[in-house]
Amino acid sequence: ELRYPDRLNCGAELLDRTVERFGPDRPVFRTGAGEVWTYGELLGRVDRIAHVLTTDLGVVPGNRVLLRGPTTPWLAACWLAVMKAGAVAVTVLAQQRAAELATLCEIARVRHALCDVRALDDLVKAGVPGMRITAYGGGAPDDLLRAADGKPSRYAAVRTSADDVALIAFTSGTTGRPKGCMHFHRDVLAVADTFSRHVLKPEPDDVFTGSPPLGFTFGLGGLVIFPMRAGASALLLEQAGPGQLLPALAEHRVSVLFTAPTAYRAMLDDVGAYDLRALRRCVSAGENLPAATWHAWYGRTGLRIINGIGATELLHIFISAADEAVRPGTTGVPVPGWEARVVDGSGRPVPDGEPGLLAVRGPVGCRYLADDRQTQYARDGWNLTGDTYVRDGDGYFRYVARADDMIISAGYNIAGPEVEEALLRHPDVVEAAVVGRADELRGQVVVAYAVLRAGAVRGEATAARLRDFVKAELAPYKCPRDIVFLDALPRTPTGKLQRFRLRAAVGR
Ligand code: 3SK
Repeated sequence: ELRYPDRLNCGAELLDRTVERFGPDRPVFRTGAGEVWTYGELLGRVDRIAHVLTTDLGVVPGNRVLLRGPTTPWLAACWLAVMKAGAVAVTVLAQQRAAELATLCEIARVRHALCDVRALDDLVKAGVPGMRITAYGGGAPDDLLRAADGKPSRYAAVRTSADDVALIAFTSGTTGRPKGCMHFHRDVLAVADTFSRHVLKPEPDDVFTGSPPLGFTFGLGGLVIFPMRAGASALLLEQAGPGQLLPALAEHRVSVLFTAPTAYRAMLDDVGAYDLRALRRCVSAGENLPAATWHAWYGRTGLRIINGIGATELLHIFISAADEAVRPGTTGVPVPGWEARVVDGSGRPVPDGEPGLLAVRGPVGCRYLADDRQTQYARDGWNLTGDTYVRDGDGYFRYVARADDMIISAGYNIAGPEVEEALLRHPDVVEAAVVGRADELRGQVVVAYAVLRAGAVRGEATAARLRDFVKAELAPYKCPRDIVFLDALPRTPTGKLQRFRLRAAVGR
């Protein structure tokens, strides 16, 4: 069981304690442009920003401070300063537009915003009443970083309680009003002391990088919390698409990579051209990792992708597997410190091998900010993630579908991801998404959307070949009635497939 002192400030634990343990000279952040920040430099910059927050801006513990900008060391420094000042960081994505930002600020009652000057427009347009915006990075006289220059280089962190709220992270809200998830100072450390410690087992010489932004807890954990808890460093990339990741992995000798299944697939063709000898951990989350993608990556790199399921509600990953325990086609087993089971609609465990709802509990729980949907997610001490899973006899958890993504056709239950996996085994298919379309006779029929590899010919003949391919792999009732070819699948800014758009297009 994890034990933390009653008084705990996660910013001071990640930064000041790490400097005490390892000294100030080790690197903490690197950028694609070759900049390197040491832990000592970061400490000075964070503490000066914390002085600006409290002295110039009047931020007091508990104030909600919105953070917005591309993935840079300055954004990470602002987050740490907010933590040390005992305020609450409200993390948002750089891609979110004015109307979305206005909603998030209203829900979280944001009083202050620290915003990269390049991401200001939409935040200003959001016109949030009572919110003061301070820009950073533009060099203007009132710029946060200029104000910080004149401040003392040491700041004593506010003695927050371990159970004070440190962070409000919003679920991406593919449908419905976004939900703000509150996380405590101890939660921030707990995700490092469970998933990172037991699965990644990081060393101080590790170099982390990845594609998820810091406004998504997947990225905040993988690029700030986990490396800093271990005294390691992170390469922070403003552009981290598959085309940028591969050269960066080689050039910066990255050893721990965080990205999503789509990016692993997109890197397959070119990965052989890069020297990835330093890479030892490849983490995939955000979406289900098809076994075909795991095998293809292993075939090209000899690296075993660490699959995981996490949630904004629970801050980070709670089911995964380490090293040789990784089993392709499964998500893994509960991370030490976490428990998981598969239950029916009344919360009763279902036998191994049968599908049901995934329920988990551990050191972090779901706490929506003033939202009635809390009772749907957290029931009887368990968190219901909204995923359908099967637990195999040997304790491994296998993803079936999002609970509301099951297709029911002529009385058969069809899990879209199973059909997607079959399509992805075809060499011409790089992305696939399967949804149900309303049908008078069968209730629903299966419709697939596919992105083909460059050079593959779209058209009825290819669709027919793919349908035959699926029929040879799966029971015929799972075969898509129609296959639609797209240039790209619709995704949220955090990379999750927007199935609801595809469903709307087919008319569910
Ligand atoms: O949403 C997810 O899938 C996720 C994965 C890992 C860590 C955090 C999150 C929110």
